[in-house]
Amino acid sequence: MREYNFDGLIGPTHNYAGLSPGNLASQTHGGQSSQPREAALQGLEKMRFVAELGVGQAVLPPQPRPSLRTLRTLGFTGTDEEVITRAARDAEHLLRLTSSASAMWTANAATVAPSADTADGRVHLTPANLTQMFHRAIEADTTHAVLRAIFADPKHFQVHAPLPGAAHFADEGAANHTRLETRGHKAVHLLAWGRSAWQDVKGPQRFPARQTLEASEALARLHQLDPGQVVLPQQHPDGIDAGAFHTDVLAVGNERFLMLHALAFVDHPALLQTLRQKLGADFRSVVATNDELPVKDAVKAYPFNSQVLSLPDGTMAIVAPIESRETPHARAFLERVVAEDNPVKAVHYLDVRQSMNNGGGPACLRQRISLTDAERAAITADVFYSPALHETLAAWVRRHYRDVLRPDDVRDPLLARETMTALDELTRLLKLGSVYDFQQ
Ligand code: SUG
Repeated sequence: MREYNFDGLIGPTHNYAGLSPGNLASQTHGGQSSQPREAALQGLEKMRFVAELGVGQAVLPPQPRPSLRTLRTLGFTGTDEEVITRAARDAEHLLRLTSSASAMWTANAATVAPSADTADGRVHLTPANLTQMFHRAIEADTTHAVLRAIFADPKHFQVHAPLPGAAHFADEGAANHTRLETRGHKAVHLLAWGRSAWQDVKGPQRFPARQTLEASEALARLHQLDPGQVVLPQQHPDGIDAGAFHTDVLAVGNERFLMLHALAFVDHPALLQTLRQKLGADFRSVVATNDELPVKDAVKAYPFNSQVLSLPDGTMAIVAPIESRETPHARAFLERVVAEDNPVKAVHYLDVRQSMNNGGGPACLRQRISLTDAERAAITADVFYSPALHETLAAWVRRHYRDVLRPDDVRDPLLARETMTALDELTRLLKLGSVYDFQQ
């Protein structure tokens, strides 16, 4: 089994609209101009870097934005151009909500369980319904279509429908999921949540908790995981109130290693005790206390929103955002991680600032999917990274993306046309078939 990081290709409408309460970067940068071309190229450079470390890398496509389908559902009629002009005139906020390139954060696209852990021996994938935020909820249908197109072979893959809507099963995907494993022990799935729809649990006071316990429980059932291997920790309400809207803002794990902030989970000592019982003596964890790394710095610099990657030589490397190098407490923490007795031997800092400004670091930009050789061979879409695919995609970005997008540019009907032209071409480049509604 090999892990592939499926990165979201950053879409042509990448912009800063301040859409996510509780996500401080989104709030801070709302209204600023963005650089879609630079954003997409930064994302491609991260893919190159990870692939050159010897780690599996693949790509997921952006979604059509503005979402004309959504605007039509909301009563805007006429040609595509008229729909946009009318939305711009009568309900501009709806145009902003339907223009986000937020599908780039593919950690939120789905939750995935590898075939080694599921009762029927298939890979299970559930697209996240993302019901908590409207601009993200509109991703689920297209994500479902894309995953069905890529993971099409029912012998190897089961792509479930997103969990049913409404707040009860609010699901934010793998941003709240961590799979841990040590030699000789069965893998453990941490499926975290921020609130319960049914039970009386104290949640955050200031910012919304996105994932429900009920959604996490449903994912464990759907994916046919052994209940004894599932742990359902609560995200710490104080962490959410400090801006950690997803678990992966304050914790990241890989195989036998977990690093976390003290405000990532409620009662983290008990959680670590449970993990040690299930995973044995090889399990390693590093906790940052609030004194060592104030949660404010952790949320600003995103050291936990790193990719922890298993390298071919048996060690692990951390791919962190450049903001973590610039923030002394975050940097000192990561240096401590490398110095301690655990598998992490290096930390690399990458520039994904365009995404970071909307609250998405390296870990947000990728969905981890572990595949056997047979499973990989069953995928016919051209989504696996190669230097040649990199060149193709970089040229595609340079051909179609704007340099700068000012907030008002989403009012321009030409932007929607450009996006559709670009995405139509992309589905042919990636051999995806017709996955978008405008192609039906
Ligand atoms: O859902 N930002 C995303 C960031 C998602 C980060 N993902 C993980 N932590 N895995 C969100 O809040 C901002 C869009 C805007 O404001 O324009 C946004 O949607």
